[in-house]
Amino acid sequence: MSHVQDLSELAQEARAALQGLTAEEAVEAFRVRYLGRKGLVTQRLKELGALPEEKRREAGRLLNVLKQELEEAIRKRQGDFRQGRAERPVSMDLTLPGILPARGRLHPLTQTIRRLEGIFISLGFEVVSGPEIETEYYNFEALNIPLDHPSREAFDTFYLDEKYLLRSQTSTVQIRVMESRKPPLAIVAPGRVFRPDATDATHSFMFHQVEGLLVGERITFADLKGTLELFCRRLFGPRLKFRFRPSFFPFTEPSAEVDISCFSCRQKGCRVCSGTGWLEILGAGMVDPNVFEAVGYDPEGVQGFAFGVGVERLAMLLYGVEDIRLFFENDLRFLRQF
Ligand code: 2NL
Repeated sequence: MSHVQDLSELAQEARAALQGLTAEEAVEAFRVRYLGRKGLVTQRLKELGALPEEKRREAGRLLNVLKQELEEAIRKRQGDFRQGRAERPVSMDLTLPGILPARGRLHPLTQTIRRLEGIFISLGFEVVSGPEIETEYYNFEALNIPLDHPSREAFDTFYLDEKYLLRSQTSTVQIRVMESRKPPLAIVAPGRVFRPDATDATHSFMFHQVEGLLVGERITFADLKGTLELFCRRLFGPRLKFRFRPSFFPFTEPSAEVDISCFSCRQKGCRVCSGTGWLEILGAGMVDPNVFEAVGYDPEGVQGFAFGVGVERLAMLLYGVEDIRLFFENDLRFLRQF
């Protein structure tokens, strides 16, 4: 094969390859293949010196013409891509429906917390938060929980070391707020709490609580009752029945637990209410004077009520979820339903 013929084949091949350049990276690959330091054209130019005089002249002319042609084409192509108007072979069906961007949503527990917050905000409460790692003082002492109380045992509290523990209720936040402000105040503290319970369908070592606290002058049990009744009706509907049962908490006196009539069976007795017709949903009471004492409030001058709800339990009732573990497994088949 003569050198000239060889060159015209190279030119043909290069021109054909030029047609197939549909992506910017392909243009660069093309440049390297033909004009790069070891490119096909570059190589030939280097070999010119070895040719006899008259062949060298002709080959040199052809090569330089080809080189200029390719350089020009590359520049044009690069310009096309940069301005986004390259002629790409288009194969798309414009009648196809569009691809919807995946849309996220809030976790059902977050939705539940937001709903609770919304109700209390509408009543004038303020949402507050605080640390999950706490000291015995905030988790127990300030809350009038005695040193020998069973909840202080290592099997009921996650101790991190001598000094710190994971809070087992969000009352810790309310103590901190009371320490830093004067009454009156009305706050709700949503957040994670931790208890080393064995996991089953209704227990988790980490769950969420919303605790509320209202402190002021001449606050009575009637205020507590009215507030919680309104809360329950907003959450579960206007027709439910509602009862207060006497109970005990170290931080409140008197204390009560709040039940609502089972909405699942209308009190005929079912699995949801374990046949009792009632659902236990809140713990509450009047703040114990010892708690006020601990934060430097005058127990003779102010009164207050407080309450606590388990968020998982509420969400399970509201959404009909039968296993608490579903909230923590991050299984999209579950989460997408909310
Ligand atoms: C329950 C019971 C309750 C409180 C929480 C509280 C906080 C302060 C002072 C007094 Cl700072 N009380 N919190 C009171 C009564 C009950 O929670 O069963 N929670 C799931």
